[in-house]
Amino acid sequence: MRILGACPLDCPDTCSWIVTVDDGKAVKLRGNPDHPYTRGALCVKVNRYLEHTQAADRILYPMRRVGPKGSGRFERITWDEALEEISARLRAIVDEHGGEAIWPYLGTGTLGYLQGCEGVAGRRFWNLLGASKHWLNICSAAGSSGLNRTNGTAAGMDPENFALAKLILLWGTNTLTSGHHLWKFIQDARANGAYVVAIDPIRTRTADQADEYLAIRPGTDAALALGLLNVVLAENAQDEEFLAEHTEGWEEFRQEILGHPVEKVAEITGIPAAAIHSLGTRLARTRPTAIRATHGLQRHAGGGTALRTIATIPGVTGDWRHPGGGVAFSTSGHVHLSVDQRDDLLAKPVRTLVMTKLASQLHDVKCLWVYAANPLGSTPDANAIRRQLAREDLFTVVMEQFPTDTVDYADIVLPATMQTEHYDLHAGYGHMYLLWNEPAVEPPGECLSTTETFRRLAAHMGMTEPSLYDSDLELAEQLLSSGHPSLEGITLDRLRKEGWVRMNYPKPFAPFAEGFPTPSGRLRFPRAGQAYVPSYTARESGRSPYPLALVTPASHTFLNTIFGNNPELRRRAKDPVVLVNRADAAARGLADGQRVRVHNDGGEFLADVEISDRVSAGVVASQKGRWPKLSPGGANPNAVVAERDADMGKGPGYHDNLVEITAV
Ligand SMILES: Nc1nc2c(c(=O)[nH]1)N[C@H]1C(S)=C(S)[C@@H](COP(=O)(O)OP(=O)(O)OC[C@H]3O[C@@H](n4cnc5c(=O)[nH]c(N)nc54)[C@H](O)[C@@H]3O)O[C@H]1N2
Ligand SMILES: Nc1nc2c(c(=O)[nH]1)N[C@H]1C(S)=C(S)[C@@H](COP(=O)(O)OP(=O)(O)OC[C@H]3O[C@@H](n4cnc5c(=O)[nH]c(N)nc54)[C@H](O)[C@@H]3O)O[C@H]1N2
Ligand code: SF4
Ligand SMILES: [Mo]
Repeated sequence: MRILGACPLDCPDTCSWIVTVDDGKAVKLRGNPDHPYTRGALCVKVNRYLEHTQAADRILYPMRRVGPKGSGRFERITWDEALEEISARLRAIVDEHGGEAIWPYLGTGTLGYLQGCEGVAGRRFWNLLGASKHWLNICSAAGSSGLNRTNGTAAGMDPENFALAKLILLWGTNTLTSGHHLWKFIQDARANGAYVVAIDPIRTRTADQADEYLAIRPGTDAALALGLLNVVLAENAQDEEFLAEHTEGWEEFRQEILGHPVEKVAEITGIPAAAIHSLGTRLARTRPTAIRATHGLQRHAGGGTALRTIATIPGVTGDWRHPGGGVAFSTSGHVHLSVDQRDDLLAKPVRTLVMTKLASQLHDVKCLWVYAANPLGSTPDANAIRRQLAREDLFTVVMEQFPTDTVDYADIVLPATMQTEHYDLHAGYGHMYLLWNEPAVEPPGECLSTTETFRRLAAHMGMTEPSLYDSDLELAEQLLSSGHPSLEGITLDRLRKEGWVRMNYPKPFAPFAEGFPTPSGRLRFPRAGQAYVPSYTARESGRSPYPLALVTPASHTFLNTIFGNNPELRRRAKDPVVLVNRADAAARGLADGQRVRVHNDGGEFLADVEISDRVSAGVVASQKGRWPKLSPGGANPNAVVAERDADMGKGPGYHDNLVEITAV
């Protein structure tokens, strides 16, 4: 039997997959060859997903803590015992401290609209208790806000239309690692003569495959955008008609561009003036130009501004006229499912707690409810979080599949289903399709889905609100019922039968050829002084005892911290390394392969030096995704990532921290 499903992980590609089930057991999982974006391939990580669902360390039963917090010692209990203890604790906390003392901490473990963070998982239940709201800002908040300011939405190009581009900028994005399905469309473009440029402080595997690579100083992308536009103006290649019809604030922004000549931008970005000039000339002369700018460049103090300013480029060149032109950050804004948080169930307005501020906002919280998240592995300022999680007055519940570092601090652990075991509805953030995930097998042990866990808890607490008991299929019907034209004709029946359906957008698609979803219908250029915000590392360099700028991007073998415990993927990932330029290694007397402490005031993690010309002097890099407890020294890079906000959306600064490196 073949069951159609979808990859639930936080990856733009949201692949369509096919599970082969034999005698009630899932025996094979592969990419769906019929899906136009998946094109039959999954990835190095998810090729092991089935093996992962059957792993020996899978959490299968509810558990109660028996050792000290952090020890990871638990005893098995029944679901009834778990629900009874949880109900009693939640009621007592609400009575004594009010509902806002509860923090439902929902992460990106699954992007499902039923089981995960894209939907309303548990929110009806939390609203009835009056729990604090949770702002999932951990990933794309800065960039999304920046794009919104310019375009009125964070949505842009259909990534499939990269095949139509003649110039492609891969800007702060590691396509071959973090969403490789775009590459086939880039290859199609190349077959028609497209030129590909990667802009990244690290010469990544993607940069290796590009025609040209620009090593940019971290956090200076907005300045580069202004420099490129400076050349476009010098070439007189601005699209005057598009500017007049579809933009506002051009004259002021034009002055800003003129204030950023190539030499000045070279100084800010560290990119040679000749390279900026040559790319600017190429940009001026090549229509359409497609820009893939994703998350890397917005994990900085000026990350919102970076996207805001990059988004002006196709407004100046008129690239939005063409389906193969524009900026592709995320397609989420094209998704119009009906996600209703049911705030009418709240007795009074409640505060919002910020996902990346766990370390500083947990102090007056009495119940932390973690689901589909692994804050000890993924959230900034890990050492401060660890101190908070050790508090005896904090009641921590973790719904999990695997015994993460965060689980080790739980009072109660609830076993969660994986994607082959539950229903879900998905939309990609890197393509234009909706996907349905049909369960292929029965959950192992006593695992329950997110939706079912909250239904049972509500029943145990005697809650009477009928909508708490909507079934998964009813919830899916509700999500599809927004009435938006992009969903017309897309029914649950059809999705269940076909597995995936393209939303109703033209193919090819030029989303802003006729205007923008702003109040005036026009693209909004930044005002004077709003187009570039320096990074924290730039502001502090020379004044801080920590001289090296650390970048901590996606790992090829892990998906955030998911798969961090998979033996084969860990074997492939080898020991953690920190890339160090030859000059910085020499200045510290460090040898290739030497174990070092990467440290600052927040803490330290251990890694082996890889002396490399993949990073420039002053920049070091080490990847995210390892489990702290499975790493040397018990820490990953988030020990040195400070809890600081980007300029917009309170986005985190994962790639904007200063460190020193010292031999162990
Ligand atoms: N294999 C794998 N795939 C993943 C993930 C994973 O962990 N592993 N994570 C998933 C998730 S949650 C997300 S959000 C995406 C993230 O994937 P991406 O959007 O690709 O983001 P990052 O990996 O953070 O960074 C991408 C690149 O930006 C570069 N960069 C850092 N700072 C700057 C800068 O200031 N300017 C420029 N121009 N470049 C900069 C980094 O060096 C890196 O090579 O990937 C998803 N896909
Ligand atoms: N240093 C550094 N840190 C980063 C980043 C970076 O670039 N650098 N990137 C950040 C980004 S982009 C993101 S999105 C965050 C991700 O941070 P988180 O949202 O915390 O995601 P993960 O660390 O992958 O943890 C997700 C957990 O959810 C569990 N899970 C998966 N599916 C389900 C399910 O269906 N139900 C339940 N109950 N649990 C499930 C998994 O087992 C896993 O332990 O990390 C951020 N952390
Ligand atoms: S992680 Fe991304 S590339 Fe890999 S299977 Fe999932 S959606 Fe596809
Ligand atoms: Mo993310």
